[in-house]
Amino acid sequence: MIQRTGQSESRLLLAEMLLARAREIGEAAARDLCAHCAEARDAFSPLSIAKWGEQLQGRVQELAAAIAYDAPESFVAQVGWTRSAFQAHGVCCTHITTSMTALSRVLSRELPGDDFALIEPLLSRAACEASRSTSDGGSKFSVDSGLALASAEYLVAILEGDRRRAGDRVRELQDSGVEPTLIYTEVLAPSLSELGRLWHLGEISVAEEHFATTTTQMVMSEVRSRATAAPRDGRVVVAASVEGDMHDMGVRVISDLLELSGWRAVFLGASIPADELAGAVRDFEGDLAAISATLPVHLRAVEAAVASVRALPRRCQVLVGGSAFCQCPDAWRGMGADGYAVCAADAVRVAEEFVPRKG
Ligand code: B12
Repeated sequence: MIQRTGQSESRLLLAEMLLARAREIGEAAARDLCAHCAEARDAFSPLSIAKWGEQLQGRVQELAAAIAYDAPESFVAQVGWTRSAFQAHGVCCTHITTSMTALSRVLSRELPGDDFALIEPLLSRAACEASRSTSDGGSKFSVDSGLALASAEYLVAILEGDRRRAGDRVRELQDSGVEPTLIYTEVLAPSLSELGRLWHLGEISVAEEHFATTTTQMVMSEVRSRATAAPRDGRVVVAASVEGDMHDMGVRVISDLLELSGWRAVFLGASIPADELAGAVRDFEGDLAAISATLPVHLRAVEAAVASVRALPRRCQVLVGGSAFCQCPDAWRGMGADGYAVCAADAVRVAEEFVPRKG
């Protein structure tokens, strides 16, 4: 159960109900859609109900996150993301608008009037945005500085399946004195972001994206092990991504950079249940919990993780981050966290402020 002060109880109850019934509502909306629109049904034939059901279940979960955290932008952005995925895979985008109309019909039947009144403007707005002819915003990848060029070379080496060349390029940078922070944030992260964009547009395969992930994890280990860390100063950070979130390289960057600054970093990786995270904070006497979430649907798990850490007898600072917060940068305030940081450099700065050096 989501518990927050200052949040309208009815919003939270509605979000809880939507989550609990997401599958059922998604399937009902899929049946409604396929009954009303033959083109939408045919787009995913012969598994129309199953595929639309899955799509619309996801939509209900995104809606629940937007309602719970009063973050309409996150819902609009997720619908926009789906739009470009449909476009890239040759599925007609008007089906998104039609599917939201079907969802709206089901919700208007299933929800009390007051609850539906909270949801309806969100659905209409997102449907309206989805029907606009927009591009995905294009690549943000640039090659106008030395590190950006290195990032492009790293990306090309990966796309060509050349792990050794990718690693060599990063090793050269480190040998020439480029700081690990810059390697992580100016070389590896932009290439991953571009890879994600290419995957989203259907221009590279899941296999290519997985190869990029495993290569980058290997390269990060090497960068970390070749860097000189400041002497340990007694501070401990426990870092993880929340349960359900399979992305962990962002929080690993934070963990590695704090380790290089003298912290003991206990990096737990992806999808850590709230009680396991709290157990690690207790056992390793963490001074800071660095908690990451990538998608808006993971925000609820952040709340559970923060609550578990807060329930420990020993005080531990809690810093949250990750792209789930991009469209709702204030959500952390209602979650009981001590702070939020957008990027690695800010995360390190805030962590250093929260937990002053002991030695
Ligand atoms: C690699 C990757 C994966 C890997 C992750 C492997 C791993 N061990 O991490 C795998 C294959 C598992 C994966 C799965 C999925 N992914 Co993915 N993935 C990516 C990719 C390409 C790179 C992520 C990454 O590491 N980035 C580099 C790091 C350094 O950046 P970062 O995470 O943003 O972290 C920075 C900040 O956010 C911040 N930060 C992060 N954590 C924290 C924590 C704290 C405490 C603080 C202070 C700061 C902070 O600091 C970091 C450094 O500056 C991104 C593309 C992208 N734009 O990032 C897509 C991306 C995130 N994935 C995406 C999607 C859709 C998925 C899937 C749903 C796909 C699917 N249909 O199955 C699943 C979700 C699985 C799940 N349940 O979580 C989308 C999300 C879009 C959206 N808004 O919905 C993206 C953006 C791709 C895209 N362009 O479409 N993915």
